[in-house]
Amino acid sequence: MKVLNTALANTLLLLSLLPVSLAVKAGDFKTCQQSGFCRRGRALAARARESADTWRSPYSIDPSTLTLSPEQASFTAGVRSLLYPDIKFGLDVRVHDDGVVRVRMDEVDGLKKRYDEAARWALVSEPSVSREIKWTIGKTDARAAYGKGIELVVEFSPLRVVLRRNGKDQVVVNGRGLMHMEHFREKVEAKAVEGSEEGSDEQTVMQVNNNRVWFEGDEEDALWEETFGSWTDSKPKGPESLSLDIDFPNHGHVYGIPQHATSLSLPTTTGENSFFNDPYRLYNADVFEYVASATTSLYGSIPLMHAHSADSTVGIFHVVGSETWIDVAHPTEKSTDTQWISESGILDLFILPGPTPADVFAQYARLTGTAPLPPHWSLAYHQCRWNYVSTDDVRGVQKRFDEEDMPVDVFWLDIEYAEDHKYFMWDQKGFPDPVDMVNDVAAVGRKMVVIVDPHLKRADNYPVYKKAQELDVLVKQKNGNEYEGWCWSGSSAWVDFFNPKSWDYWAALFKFVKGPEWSWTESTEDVYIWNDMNEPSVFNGPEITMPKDNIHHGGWEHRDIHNINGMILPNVTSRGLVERGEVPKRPFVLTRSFFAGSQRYGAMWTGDNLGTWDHMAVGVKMVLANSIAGMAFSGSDVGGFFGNPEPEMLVRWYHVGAFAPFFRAHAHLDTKRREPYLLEDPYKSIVRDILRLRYSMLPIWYTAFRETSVTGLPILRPHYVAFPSDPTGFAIDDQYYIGSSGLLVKPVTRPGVTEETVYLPENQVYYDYFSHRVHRGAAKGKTVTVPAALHQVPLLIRGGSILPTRERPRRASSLMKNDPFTLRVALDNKLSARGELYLDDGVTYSHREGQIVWREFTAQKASKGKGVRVGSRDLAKANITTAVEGAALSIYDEKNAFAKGLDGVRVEKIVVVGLSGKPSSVVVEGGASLQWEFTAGISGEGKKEGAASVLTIKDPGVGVANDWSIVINI
Ligand code: NBV
Repeated sequence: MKVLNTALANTLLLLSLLPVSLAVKAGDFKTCQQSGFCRRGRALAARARESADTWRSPYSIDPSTLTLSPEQASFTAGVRSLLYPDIKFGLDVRVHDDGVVRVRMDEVDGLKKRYDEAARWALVSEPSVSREIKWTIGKTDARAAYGKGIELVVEFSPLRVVLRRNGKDQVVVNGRGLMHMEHFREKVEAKAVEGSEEGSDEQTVMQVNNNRVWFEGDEEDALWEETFGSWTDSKPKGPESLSLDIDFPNHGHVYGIPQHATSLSLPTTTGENSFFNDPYRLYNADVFEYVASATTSLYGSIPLMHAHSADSTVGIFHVVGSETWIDVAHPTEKSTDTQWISESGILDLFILPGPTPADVFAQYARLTGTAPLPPHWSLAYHQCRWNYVSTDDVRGVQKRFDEEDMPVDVFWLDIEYAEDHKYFMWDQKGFPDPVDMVNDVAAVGRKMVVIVDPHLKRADNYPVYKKAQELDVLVKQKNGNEYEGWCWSGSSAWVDFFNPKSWDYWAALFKFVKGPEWSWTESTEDVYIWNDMNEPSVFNGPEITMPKDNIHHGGWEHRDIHNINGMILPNVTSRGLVERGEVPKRPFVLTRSFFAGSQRYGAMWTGDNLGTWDHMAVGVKMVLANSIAGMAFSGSDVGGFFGNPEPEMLVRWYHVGAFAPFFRAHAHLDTKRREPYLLEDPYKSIVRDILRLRYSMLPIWYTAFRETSVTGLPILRPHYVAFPSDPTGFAIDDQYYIGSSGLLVKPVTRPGVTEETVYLPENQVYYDYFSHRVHRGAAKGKTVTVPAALHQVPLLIRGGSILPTRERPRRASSLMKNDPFTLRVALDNKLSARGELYLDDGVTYSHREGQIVWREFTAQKASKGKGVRVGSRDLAKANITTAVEGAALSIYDEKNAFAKGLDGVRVEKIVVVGLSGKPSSVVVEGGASLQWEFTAGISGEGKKEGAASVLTIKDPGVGVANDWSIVINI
């Protein structure tokens, strides 16, 4: 049915205009060459390279100013640059309890103040400084030795910070002398340059004009103004950029700094034969039809980098909210040099000493927090489209899913539900009965997610805007007037979420009962939120965003906080969702823009990908990169946002989605409808099976989320994380492990494939998830070939794993609550295995009060003969303090109400793969003899490959939340 509401009519009009006036092209975004401070930073690096023998950083610590804290665990010191002797900088170096180093530097008594609040948004709390560390202050340096062989050295002149482990340099800051903090200065009309003094002896003292010295180059370059296209950035504060070299002498791979469309192991951007020409850019941007291999910035920015080698992992977290460019080079195969160039802000650098990936994850999680357990339903399948155009459209889609027996948990509404794109206001033409629609969807426990963009239509009949105006919480132009830009809603304004006054107002919007007059009453607790366009995207702004000289709360320019801006909307939105009802329920908010720490507020996706194989493939890598930077709950649009994927591509994309934490199909307004029930067979049946596979594995995903919520370990684990000392895996980013489950997946992202190779990094048995075929790895790694016809996804179980699944096909995950479990026991080459299952009510915060079930399943050789014992025991009791994140953890009650409710939930089947022979009997210890079937085959032990032996125990009569032990006698 076609109902053309006003919002949709406006959108179509806008879209039709896009190609001529508003279409976003590659040229809409700056290259480093087009960005003044990036140019200056790179030029500095070039000058340093050219005069490598004489180049010396002009920055040094004045030892007489060095002051140790009373406990001697940190120190402050004055820093001067030889070039600007009158300018003062202050350095602060401290080591946290967990060995993380924080180095801060700011200009002291400068003409203006540098933005120093980025850490406030990113960090969960102020980290506590170690009391164990004792600095030794020498004539030329300050040293602290701690932990396992770590030595932190701060050299005074030139200033250089080195983190060593076991005598080896791991991280070197300012080793190449590229550190440069442009100080605030008065604008002086530039005088003609009288020749370059570069390289001369006097260079360290010589100024080539009134305003700058040789170190900053021969010519004044875009210090006070910069144009790009028709845009002029007025730069009222003048230059204030920060360049910093951070090198990893013994690490050949670097990962992280999402989000970019590229490989996980970051290709070089500078140096001989560099792969890309431009540095990686972090400047949150709404890039239309982004390129599948590029360093250009995308929607979110996390200034976190891992550096990795076979014997060390370290991390760098440079908390800066302004535009940042990062050059990566490998001077040798085994080392990496980087240069970070930011437009403004203080130097606030965390050095995460590792030494393993798990340590780095824990260190980063202590700083920025973890992804909390989301509502259980949000791990199921989400059906989205721009747009389901009416309440009946939504009902019709739901009906078709049910008719085709395809599971789905969530229907999404894009911007056209809103009258004139005034979010929170239903368009009466298409959506006259929104609450009834939501209730129809919720009848089987399904949910809806509705979009709320940050641009507010500047209209008198829009209470959300009027209230923000009344509270004076809108972003301002540099002249102090309300900033007006153009977006879906036409002339729009933006809430300045940096202003604390905006938080209660925004959170209150979600109160569907007893809320203030501007709150959204036509909603229910089954409606959750999608925040899009929060880079922010501004159609008529420079680089499709806000002018950098716009003003935010506290007088900060947009330039200072641009990359942080996107995170506060989902932050306050999720708070609103928690607070909206009588009983706090876990929020679900999807965000497009993000910053370090955004993982605390919800899920993210990789934005507007294209329906191409390249985008499908790079999406996997991008999700991995986000995962290792804390964003555990991430995914990419299944099907590709733009274009009309052919059935083969769509099917493969469903496999990609089913093995990502966030699993949502989405499509552009201009695309043909492509809900999975519209496919012809065999495609339709294959997708149905994929959806069912995902639903059967929800216990595995949920258990993995528990772990990440506590430890910060990513849910998707690339090879360097899972096998840190295996160099063959360091560049692998097309296959990955799911949590600690032992599942290894390699989604197919190429057309016409019938088989696929999978790399096995260890001397261990792996079983095909579907056929139980045995593959064996080797100590030095081995590649095996697995079937990968269209209906098959390469999915292996690592020997030694026990996987809990629920295999009854249901229409929605809520209907699986009391379903029985299957346990798949994949024996390793020593005939043992282990797995976990975590469950709670999936909705409220009762898990923080101990209302949980957390089980461990084990299998090992029975004490006598060749048999195997499979058992289940409680994990919560012994580990209640680490069971869940953010908890009031003192309470342990084995028979808590939630666990009690699971009393009747059975294990309906146990499948044991890889036994060494046919059982003679299978008995529950202290109980009955069980029914079983056995297919002879290969054992987990030994060297053979082929079909594994499979024992199926049907209805073993044990409860999933109970202690039990089953003995398989052979
Ligand atoms: O709200 C419309 C779209 C949305 O469907 C998509 O997922 C977002 O990434 N939105 C971008 C705005 C317009 C895209 C051309």
